[in-house]
Amino acid sequence: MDLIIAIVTDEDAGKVAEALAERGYKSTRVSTTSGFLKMSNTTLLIGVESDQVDEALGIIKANCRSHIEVTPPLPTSKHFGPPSFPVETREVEVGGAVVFVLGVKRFEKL
Ligand code: 2BA
Repeated sequence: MDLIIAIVTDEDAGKVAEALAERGYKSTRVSTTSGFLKMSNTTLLIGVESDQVDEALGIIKANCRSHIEVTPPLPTSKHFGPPSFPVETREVEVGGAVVFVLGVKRFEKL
């Protein structure tokens, strides 16, 4: 058995989880915060048999889109007025999905 850890945008998380469920894959969604942009994102935990990894990755890939974010993140509605100092911005490409596949030593439902 393997554990797929997939970091996706919040926007893509629902589509990915639904597409996985349609094909019989179980997943758990964890709300996470990205390290660089400090944006909300979603980490999916998906336990699969080892011969299902490639199919599951295909489903994830088909349902995630990469997009451009401006760093530092633009002010949200919580911040009022223009910044009081010049802010240097840069564009970074985020996603589609950042995926890790780990071998599972043991799986139990107790
Ligand atoms: P963030 O850490 O917010 O990173 C957003 C995007 O910024 C990254 O997209 C990458 O294009 C860029 N980036 C990240 N760190 C950078 C740095 N130190 N200098 C310059 N540019 C940087 P992705 O690579 O698609 O990553 C999307 C999200 O997946 C990341 O959001 C983070 O939450 C997660 N992630 C990516 N690589 C990871 C890793 N090796 N371990 C754990 N989480 C990772």
